[in-house]
Amino acid sequence: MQECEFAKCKALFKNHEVDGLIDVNGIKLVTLALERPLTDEENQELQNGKTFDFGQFWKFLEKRKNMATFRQLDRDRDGLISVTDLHLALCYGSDVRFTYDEIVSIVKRLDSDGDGFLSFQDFVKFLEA
Ligand SMILES: [Ca+2]
Ligand SMILES: [Ca+2]
Repeated sequence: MQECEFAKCKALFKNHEVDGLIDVNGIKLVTLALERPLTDEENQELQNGKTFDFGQFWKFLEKRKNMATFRQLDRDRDGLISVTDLHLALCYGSDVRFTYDEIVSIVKRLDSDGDGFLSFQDFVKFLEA
């Protein structure tokens, strides 16, 4: 799955690169092709004439994918994932059922600074583990 996506992104990159670099318009076309168009926020972020090589481009796609998942889980949109957020996310809209206690222990395991919430950084570590 991951590898297939990598190959797909690489092919799309090749379609839109010039001399090994892709610009904002190219990225727009790729994200459209992936059915994950850029958000207004990202559009603004990219409007500085920056170009990306494939490594940077792939990192950008990975990060936005992770961020989208994180935002989905962050039900109250305070920028952190709490036990309640995770409980809601895992008990509704998924076939996998966790008990509240199981979720408490998942959060405890991933929470690097011990404040009881998962930051985006904690969450990325979980995805990369
Ligand atoms: Ca939250
Ligand atoms: Ca934390």
